[in-house]
Parts: sequence; structure tokens; C-alpha cells
Amino acid sequence: MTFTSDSASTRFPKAFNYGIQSDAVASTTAVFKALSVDDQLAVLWYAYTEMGRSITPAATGAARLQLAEGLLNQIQQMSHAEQLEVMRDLAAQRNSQVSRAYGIFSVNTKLAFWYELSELMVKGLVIPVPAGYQISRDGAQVLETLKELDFGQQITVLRKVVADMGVDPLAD
Ligand code: 45D
Repeated sequence: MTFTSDSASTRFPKAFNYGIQSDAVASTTAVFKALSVDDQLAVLWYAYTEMGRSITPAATGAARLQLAEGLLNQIQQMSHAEQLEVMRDLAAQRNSQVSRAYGIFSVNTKLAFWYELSELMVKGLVIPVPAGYQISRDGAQVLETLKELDFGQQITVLRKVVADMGVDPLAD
């Protein structure tokens, strides 16, 4: 992945120069949600590769993953193309069987689910980001601003982002 140097300060000057922490979280979240679906997936992936070391499997909670296990097993059995489609459906909030199954998870289970998907990517059981993949300029900027936040703020942004993914089958 290549990062461009003309990032946050030039393209999102107002959003990121308030200096107030909750604004940084809110604006990073808003800019993330405005990304294309593929950029959202790419930013999540790179966030995982950066944060992975700080998140211990114990912290994600075995009990939470148990709830997501059926869905994760189902995804592992899919072709790579189907796996990518499922993730794009989740990020795009498209109404699919997987999006509805995801929609009933708690926010922590949703985070644990994405974390586990990343682990499965590392193990070669879920489609990888193509070698030499170039993240877009917008994606790279969101990633940079995310990296500038402290760990707690990063988690807050990720929680807000994954909470809205999928489809709530009980809504309207
Ligand atoms: O061909 O329960 C592209 C704690 C391009 C504790 C692609 C916690 C085209 C409590 C779209 C790029 C708070 C610590 C392909 C939990 C193309 C608790 C593919 C926190 C192939 C849970 C893209 C947990 C793909 C945390 C496949 C912080 C992208 C968890 C896939 C954080 C991206 C988890 C994935 C994160 C990203 C997971 C699967 C950041 C997952 C990220």
C-alpha cells in the first residue's frame, strides 16, 4: 500500500482541526462512512493490520465469537468471490441473508466478527486483499486520521462504523 503525503491537513482541514477529541471521533466516523464500499473494506483491513497487535483474542471474548461462529463458518465455505460479495453487502447495508444475520449481533459481536474475518484472511481461509492493492486517496486519508487517534478513540470509531453495517431484520 502507498500513502500519499498530502493527506488529512489539505483535504479535510475543517473536520480535523477542531482539537476536540469527540469531534475527531465524529468526523473520522463521518468521513469513513462516506467512503466507497471497497475503500471501507480496505480501511478496515489496514486498521486491523495496524491495530491487530493491540487487540488480544481474549479481549474479543470467546462468548461473543460463539454467537458469530455459525455465520463465520458459513462464510468460510463460500468461494472467494462470494466472500467478497458478502463483505461488500455488509458494508453497503444491502439486504442479504448474511446482512440480516449480522444485523442482530451486539456491537461488540460485530467488532469481534470483523476481527475474526481478518484472522481468517491471514490464515488464507477468506479472500485476501490483492497483493499490491492501492488504497484510494480518500481511504488513505481516513486511515491516517484514524491512526492519529488514541486506541480508545479508534475503538469508538470502529464500533460506530461496524454498528451500522448489515441490515437490522427487526427494523421497520
Ligand atoms: O478485489 O468484545 C478490496 C474490544 C478491493 C473488547 C478487496 C473489542 C477489491 C471487547 C475491497 C480491498 C473493545 C477490544 C478485494 C471487542 C478486491 C470486544 C478485499 C474490540 C479482494 C470485540 C477486501 C475489537 C477485504 C476490535 C476482503 C477493535 C477486506 C476489533 C476485509 C477490530 C476486511 C477489528 C476486514 C477490525 C477487516 C477488523 C475483514 C479492525 C476487518 C477489520
